[in-house]
Amino acid sequence: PPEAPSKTYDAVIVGAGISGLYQLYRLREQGLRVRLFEAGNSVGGTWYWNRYPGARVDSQSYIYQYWFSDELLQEWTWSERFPAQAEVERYLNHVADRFSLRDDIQFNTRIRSAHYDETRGRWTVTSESGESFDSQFVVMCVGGLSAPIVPPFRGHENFKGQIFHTGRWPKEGVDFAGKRVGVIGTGATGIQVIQTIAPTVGHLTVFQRTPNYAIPMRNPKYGAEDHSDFRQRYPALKARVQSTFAGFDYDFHGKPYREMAPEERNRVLEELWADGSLSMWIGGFSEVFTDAEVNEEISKFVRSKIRARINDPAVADKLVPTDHGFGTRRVPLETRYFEVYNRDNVELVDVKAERIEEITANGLRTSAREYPLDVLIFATGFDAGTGALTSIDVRGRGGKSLKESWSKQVHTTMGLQINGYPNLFTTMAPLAPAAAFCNVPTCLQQQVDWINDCIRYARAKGASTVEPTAEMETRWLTHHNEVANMTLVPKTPSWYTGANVDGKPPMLLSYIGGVGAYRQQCEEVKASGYAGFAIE
Ligand code: NA7
Repeated sequence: PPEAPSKTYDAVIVGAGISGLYQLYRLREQGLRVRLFEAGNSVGGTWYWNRYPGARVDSQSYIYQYWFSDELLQEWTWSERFPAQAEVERYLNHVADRFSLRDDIQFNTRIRSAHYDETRGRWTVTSESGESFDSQFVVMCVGGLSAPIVPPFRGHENFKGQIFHTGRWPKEGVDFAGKRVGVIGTGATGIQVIQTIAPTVGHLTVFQRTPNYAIPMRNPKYGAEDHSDFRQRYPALKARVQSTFAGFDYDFHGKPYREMAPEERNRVLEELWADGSLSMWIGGFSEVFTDAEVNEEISKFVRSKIRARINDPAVADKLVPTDHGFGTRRVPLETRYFEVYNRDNVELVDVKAERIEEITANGLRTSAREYPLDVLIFATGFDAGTGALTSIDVRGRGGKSLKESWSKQVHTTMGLQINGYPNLFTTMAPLAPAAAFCNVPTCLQQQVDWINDCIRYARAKGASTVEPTAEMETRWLTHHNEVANMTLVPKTPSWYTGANVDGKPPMLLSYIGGVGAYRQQCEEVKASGYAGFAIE
């Protein structure tokens, strides 16, 4: 029989998304007393909170899953190439049930603080309702895109209609029929919402600050033949995704762009375009990231594809990105997104040309005019990488606040641990590829496995603490920055660089050295008996 509930654990996990669920499975498997705390009332993480209309994965379903159980791989069937939110949420619920994970999850529990006690080498984790838990290890699986940003527009409280942020969408849904709807934001999320609700709303006003390059998604349904094909290929796919640049089953084109004749370049670009996936970006030409001239040529190719779909040239001028190069920000996939602006009930407002001044009782006022609205949707993104962690009061050795420390310089060791915070592990944290340059499940499973092995190693040694040395942390930060500065990405403001949050120190938050290379470095650390980590 299970042990009587107790408030003392070997490991506490925060967050029941993709990494938290798997971390629970692994730590429990090695015999630890584990408790997982989740703010929501069910599992799913990103796929629990982001239930806005049109929410969909931009990774192929057959690699957006867990690899640890052959039975799971054999029994689950994905309905299409890029499944919608509800299907991914169903999958994660199935996993939670299949492996009885809920037994060790406490829902409706938001963690407020995590304080390290140096004399005991243990953490005290406290919930918002004041419950406290004692644990040797803490694994923060709080997500890299889970702290929503609502810009502090004046007059927010005066609005008589409904206001939503996409990342906190109500479970019961929203009725748009006949309504005047405004959407602020045209990132990956805004694009999905806009293209989905445009045909059903009375009138849609899109408030766009920066236009984005986007690739038309090809999303075939899967049938029995596809499923049996994937099932045969799963072992190979599992190995493949761990070695590519971005954790997908495709990788960069082998041949340098500059060595190709113009016709060949064009043929390859057309092929990549027709694939209807992110391969155009992270499985195409690596020069997109490193060579400004090549980037500009590929950007031109994408711009002409976009322009061709918009009837009104003046609207096209607003929608075609010119202020940044293709792929230097996250490239969304879209489905008839640009055609939305050919509709009579859709209006595009460039808020760089007419500033948003305030939210009024009846809508939104820019420097040019007031737009009457019944519903206002913030698709304004997240405090990426750091936000979910710094919203918890994390204090390490000497009571040092993580939030304070990161307000000057974000630092981690491989995104897995932080110097000054013994026995604290993180997934999806800054300075790893996970949030920006990875098919997320690939990176999260690799991180969870690494954390699991590290904890097992420490326990086998009888060690009470694991912590990266200051030297190791500096070395990783230096390497991270060196790799980042070899690319064009840090030069373009976006959530990748923290530019979407006022006062956030500018730096590329995600490691861009490649998923394969990152994994290899993590493996080397492990093989060396965790060189660079004090295990005492
Ligand atoms: P993003 O990609 O950060 O997009 C947020 C959008 O909201 C973007 O278009 C912003 O314009 C816009 N925004 C943010 N603040 C404002 C203000 N104050 N005024 C006007 N417009 C604003 O978030 P998403 O949720 O779309 O996607 C996040 C990731 O989730 C995505 O990349 C995937 O990996 C999954 P800006 O571009 O900053 O000018």
